[in-house]
Order: sequence, then C-alpha cells, then structure tokens
Amino acid sequence: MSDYKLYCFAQSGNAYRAALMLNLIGANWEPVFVDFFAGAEPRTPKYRAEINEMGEVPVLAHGGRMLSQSGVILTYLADRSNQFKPASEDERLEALRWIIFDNQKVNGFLGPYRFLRNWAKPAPDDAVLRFLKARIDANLAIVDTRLARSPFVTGARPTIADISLTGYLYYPAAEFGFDIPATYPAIGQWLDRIKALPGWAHPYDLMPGHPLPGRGDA
Ligand SMILES: N[C@@H](CCC(=O)N[C@@H](CS)C(=O)NCC(=O)O)C(=O)O
Repeated sequence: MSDYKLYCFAQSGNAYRAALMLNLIGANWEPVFVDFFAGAEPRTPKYRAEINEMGEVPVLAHGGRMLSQSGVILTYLADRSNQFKPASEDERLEALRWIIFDNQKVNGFLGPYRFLRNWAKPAPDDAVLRFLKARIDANLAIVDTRLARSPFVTGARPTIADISLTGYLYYPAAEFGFDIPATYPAIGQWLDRIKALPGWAHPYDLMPGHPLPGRGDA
C-alpha cells in the first residue's frame, strides 16, 4: 500500500507540482484519478464534502490528513523529506514569495489560458484570451529575468519554489500557441536543469487521464 495518495489528473499543472515533488523525493505514492473533463468531479457535492471543500485538485492524502493547495502540499512534503526545503528563514520567505506569485500570476494565468484555448465550451471571447496572454507574457518575463541571475529561483539549488513554478511549463507548446522555453531562454535552461533531476517525469506520464478520450493531442 502506498504512503501517499494524490488526487489529480494529467492535464492539471496545479496537480503536477505535487506529483513531481512526490517523484523527486522518491516517495511511495499513487495517483487517484479525478474526472475533471467528463464528470466535473471536483464540482460535485460529494467531492466537496469528502475530498476538498474548495472543489480543486491536487489533494494529498497522508495518514488522516487531506491537504489541498499545492503550496501547502509542497511545504508539507519538504518538511517531511528534508528535500527541496528552503535552508533559512530568508530562503523560506523568498520561496513563499515566489510560490504566491506563481499561484496568482504565472501558472495561475497559464492554466486558465490553456484550458480556454483547448477545451472550454463555448469557446471564449478573444478579449479574454488577449487579457490573459498579455499578463502571462509580462509575468513569464519577470521569471525569466530572475532565472537569468541564478540557476534556481532562490539560488544555487532547487527548492519548492522551483517545483511550484514548473506547473504548466512542460506541457506541449501547441496547447499554448507559443513556445515558452524558446521565448524565454533562462526559463528554458532552468526547465532542462529540473528535467535532469533524478525522478523527473512529464506530467502526461506521471498522472492519469492522458490522452483525453477522442482527443489524442490533448
Ligand atoms: N492554487 C491551487 C489551484 C488548484 C486548481 O485551480 N486546480 C484546478 C485544476 S488544474 C481545479 O481543480 N479546478 C476545479 C474546477 O475548476 O472545477 C493549487 O495550487 O493547488
């Protein structure tokens, strides 16, 4: 039996943060598939009553705990494993600063942008996509500038801030309509550094639900 269960699905970059962390720390874990696309499972009263009142993945089940919010899950796993853990109070605050910026403005915009482009019905108004894309461009540039200064977000070694920021960044360029690693070279090189860590896996290989039925390219 696994130590950890992660409620997730393959297309979720928010869940990927937690899945990647579990793999990188060598945890004994298994995914629990959440049917977001066909069943809108996180929106059901049952899911909200039994799994997460916020109606979201990821959720990490461990012992009697059900933890949600990827930043909380990353913090919990770093504390337990002593891996990817910020080493000082300053580094902890710096990592938290980037995790919040990421959740709100980097992957926090990339996730909905990709969902709207690929799967939303009815298709979104172009003005919505333009609004999100302009903010994504501005915020990826901020991350790129930071990563041009140091190999990882807070310095010489990777922490949970790096794992958080990977969220949607390994998904295919076709899903975004632009190539993130090619457009932002420091981000591209940093993605390669994370990819070289033992235990790294692509989100579509790590979590269940890809490809979507009838959507071999999703
Ligand atoms: N800040 C949250 C975001 C979680 C989130 O938005 N998850 C999406 C999936 S990618 C979700 O479950 N959405 C449910 C819905 O829209 O009904 C985290 O990092 O865990």
